[in-house]
Amino acid sequence: MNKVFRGTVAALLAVASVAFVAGCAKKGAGNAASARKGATIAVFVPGVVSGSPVYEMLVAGTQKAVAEFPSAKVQVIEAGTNQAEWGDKLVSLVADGSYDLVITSNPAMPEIIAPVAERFPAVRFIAFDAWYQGNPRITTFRYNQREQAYVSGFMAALVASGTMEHSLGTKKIGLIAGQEYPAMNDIILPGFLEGARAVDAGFEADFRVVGNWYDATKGAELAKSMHAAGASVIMPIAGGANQGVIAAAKDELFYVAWFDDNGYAKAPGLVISSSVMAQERLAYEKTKAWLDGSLAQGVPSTVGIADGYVDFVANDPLWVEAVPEPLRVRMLDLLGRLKSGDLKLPVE
Ligand code: RBF
Repeated sequence: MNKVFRGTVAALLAVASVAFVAGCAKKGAGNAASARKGATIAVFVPGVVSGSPVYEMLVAGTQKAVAEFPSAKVQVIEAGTNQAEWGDKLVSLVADGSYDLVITSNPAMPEIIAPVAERFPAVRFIAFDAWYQGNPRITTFRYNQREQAYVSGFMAALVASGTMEHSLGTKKIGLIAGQEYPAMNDIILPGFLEGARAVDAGFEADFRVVGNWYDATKGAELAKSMHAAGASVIMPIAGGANQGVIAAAKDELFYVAWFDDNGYAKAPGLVISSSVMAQERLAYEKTKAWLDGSLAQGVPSTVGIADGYVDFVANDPLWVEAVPEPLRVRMLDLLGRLKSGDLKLPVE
């Protein structure tokens, strides 16, 4: 570290700690609601918001919560697609003490947050779609993505092996990921296949990787090649690249299993499932809880189908129109068993 930079960091740290001490004095130890008056929140988006359901829901939920606290402020910062820069960008964001809370989302973030939280102890962190234990200033929430992927694989297999117009009748379904990561390789892909094999044990998954979360052209190319290789249902989990998969489905007429939010309207008749996480609601509730002082901080939680944070959108007329009744009946039966606890699919 050069001298000038070291000086700047020291000055920044001094300012940050003065601000923190002043903040504590101003805010007092009294009632929790007033303790968060005037709070400033940063939504740190590891990527770009547009085209990524998880981030669109994150931003919508936090903004909705902050709007209920007139003195609180929120700013959305897109860290961009170069993941090597995220750590430095997070440090720059919190270094001047401008933010009391940083809210973010994705399973890679806790590892990036942990050293930053050590250096800047005045800042609190909430990460959704993530899991971390051991720092009282880092609070994480993850979704049961075994359930989320299982219901998606089940529906995909019913359609792929069935007699719908564009079904190829093969025991093959496709998954296109933006990149490989533990939650994808160890939970989502196996859960997708597990759900398909509950329909027919002979199902295989064709798994391909875009290599980033934005290349729609590559997404379309992969989807077309998977369709040519016998997959008539493809699940894209690739951020902005999902758009390419939708375009390819419309060109070539195959089916899409949508993930994270309701995607039926993206290609009516071709999108045969929407397996969702209630990230907007969770971000809203937890941001609000932090602002009113009621959030239990420092503990990780897992939410899923039983508590309503993972679901399959079955009440959309576009689903009813797209999927024939016998298949819908089987899907609703599966959902009933998951909701009642008859069928349990824990993440660990
Ligand atoms: N999902 C997106 O939709 N857009 C993204 O830009 C994105 N970036 C990610 C970056 C990393 C390092 C990791 C581990 C995951 C990313 N995800 C992204 C996937 C996301 O966290 C989640 O697993 C999927 O949306 C499925 O719920």
